[in-house]
Amino acid sequence: MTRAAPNVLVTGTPGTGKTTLCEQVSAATGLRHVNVGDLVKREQLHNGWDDEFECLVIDEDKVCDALEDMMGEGGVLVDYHGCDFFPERWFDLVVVLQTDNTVLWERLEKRAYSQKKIQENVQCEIMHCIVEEATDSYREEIVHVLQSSSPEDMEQNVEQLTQWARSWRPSS
Ligand code: DAT
Repeated sequence: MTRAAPNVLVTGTPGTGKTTLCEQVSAATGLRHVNVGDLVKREQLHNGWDDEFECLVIDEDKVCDALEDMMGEGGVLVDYHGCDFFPERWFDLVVVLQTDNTVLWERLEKRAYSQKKIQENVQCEIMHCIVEEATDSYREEIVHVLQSSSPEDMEQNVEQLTQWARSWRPSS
């Protein structure tokens, strides 16, 4: 079935600006923003807390089931820091945000993250873990890596994604 509007996955290490970007693109285009982390908490789509990684253990199958109908209709911006468990067929575009390591560290320090969790996330960013996960999971031509270190980057990314969404056609 063809979608009437595009589905976009916005991924990247926590703190790279996914939610900020999705909120602004959603406001500009009318695409529906789904913050997967919030959805998992709200609908209890997890198997409890992981003490080692200090995060909820999400139930990937339940998350995919919860999103399936919406994704079939199209017009969704999915916001999540992982990307290898969604069906590949869902997305027309995959955006991976990347942030300068020092800037990312400062952003994560403002969250209630432990030093260990900050270190792990910044290490993940240094190793390009999410870029690799995205290129392993989706066709190369739909994966776009965008810098998200400065407010100017954010402005440019909002503009670029908004233009892309507006010019998308079902046959494209
Ligand atoms: P994420 O959803 O990836 O965890 P976020 O959108 O919550 O990230 O952003 C984390 C913080 O960093 C938030 O205070 C906004 C800020 N931020 C994000 N991207 C930025 C950018 N490109 N320039 C300046 N600040 C940015």
